[in-house]
Amino acid sequence: MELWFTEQQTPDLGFTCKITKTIYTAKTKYQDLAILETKQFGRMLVLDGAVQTTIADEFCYHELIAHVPLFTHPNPKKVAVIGGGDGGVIREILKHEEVEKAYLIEIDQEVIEASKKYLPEISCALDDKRAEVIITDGIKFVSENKNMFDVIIVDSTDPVGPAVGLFETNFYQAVYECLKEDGLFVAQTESPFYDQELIRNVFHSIKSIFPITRLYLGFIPTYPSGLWSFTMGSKKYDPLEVDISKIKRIDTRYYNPELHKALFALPTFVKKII
Ligand code: AG3
Repeated sequence: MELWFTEQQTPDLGFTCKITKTIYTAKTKYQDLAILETKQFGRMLVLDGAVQTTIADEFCYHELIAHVPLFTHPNPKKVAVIGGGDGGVIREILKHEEVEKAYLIEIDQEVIEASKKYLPEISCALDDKRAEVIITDGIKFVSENKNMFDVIIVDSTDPVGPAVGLFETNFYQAVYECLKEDGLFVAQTESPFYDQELIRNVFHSIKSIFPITRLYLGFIPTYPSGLWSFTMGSKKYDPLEVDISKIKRIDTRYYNPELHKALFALPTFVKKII
């Protein structure tokens, strides 16, 4: 018998892949969690029916959300990830030698535990001595800590369920205050094909708080439409003014210095969104 998993990406569209095994399922305090073995993409983490990451394409997302901000800030020492319980962003952050400490602020401990057990290629850096895991609500955490980080990376789920508050103006204001005086942050901001209103709202909300606001794009095969957006808010450093000849070569499969600024060149229909 063939088994297929479908994410209903829109009310009228599904993304379906063949699975060879259901590795693990759980109803956590916050969401439904599944680890599936797929034929096409290898192991896959699914939360509330939405694909979060797969072994085959996780590098696209994790490298883009981590290296663009970290190579925009000239000396990122203290970095925080809000969400991102699979650990993929932490793994990328720790490729930067100047980072002294990377904090993972995750609300759902079960995502971390399942990822450690079933997705070791992604979660491998969580036990590094420069990584520290804090299980708490990201909104509460940023509101309670001021002037603390050089870079904050918001690796959330879609803006439904536990992540809704991570797309709101109050949260971006708290992120602003949680950053040092020259800090910057990046958030994953969904598909420019399907989520135009969300992207517009988020962009303008960040722009009302941060002096520099920039949108960039990447290709993530397993996410809705494949085309994905990230929005950066920065107090001082502009990603478009980075001297790319000074970017250190690190071991990556998607990100490279030539792409750093090119990622911010937007197709006309995306320019029109913001
Ligand atoms: N966080 C963003 C996942 C969004 C995917 N949306 C969807 N499939 N509808 C990914 C977490 C990876 N560390």
